[in-house]
Amino acid sequence: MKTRIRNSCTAVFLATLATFSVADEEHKKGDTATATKESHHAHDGAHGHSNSAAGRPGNPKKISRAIKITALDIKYDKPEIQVKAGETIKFVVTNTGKLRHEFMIGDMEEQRQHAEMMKQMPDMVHEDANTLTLEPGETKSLVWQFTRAGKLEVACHIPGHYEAGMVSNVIVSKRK
Ligand SMILES: [Cu+2]
Repeated sequence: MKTRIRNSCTAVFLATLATFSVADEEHKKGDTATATKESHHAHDGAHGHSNSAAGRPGNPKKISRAIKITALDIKYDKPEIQVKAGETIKFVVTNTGKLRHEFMIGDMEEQRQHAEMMKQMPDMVHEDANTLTLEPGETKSLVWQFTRAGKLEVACHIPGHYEAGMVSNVIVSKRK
């Protein structure tokens, strides 16, 4: 089992290694491009992921509802999260495991890029508008507004965790 995971990691890593630095650059440019597209929401405080296909940082005064999620070794207690486009969700995340875990909201491309970065710098601790890092026993919250219907993921990119299944599918349904 371990070997299989390591092999698939290596395959993904090798496949993307060549394009990593380019991808990283595009990531930065991509944020700018998205910000331009949704120009009215640009520069709302958080750096980097403040605008993305996944949505944007939510206004803590306009929370639609809260969702509790627990990080375990090595998975989330909820394999799927259902939200509606337009909703502002306060995620309250508790790490009840013995390992450090992440909680990152993003589309598949953002997840892939973050995974790649974590492979390069495994000890890097991320606290971003769309990402929490939780030490064992910690509870943190993140307010996020989902802006469009589609499929996203919540994932942990501590090396090996995503591959072990530490991912929750986020289904964003159309605004009613
Ligand atoms: Cu984890």
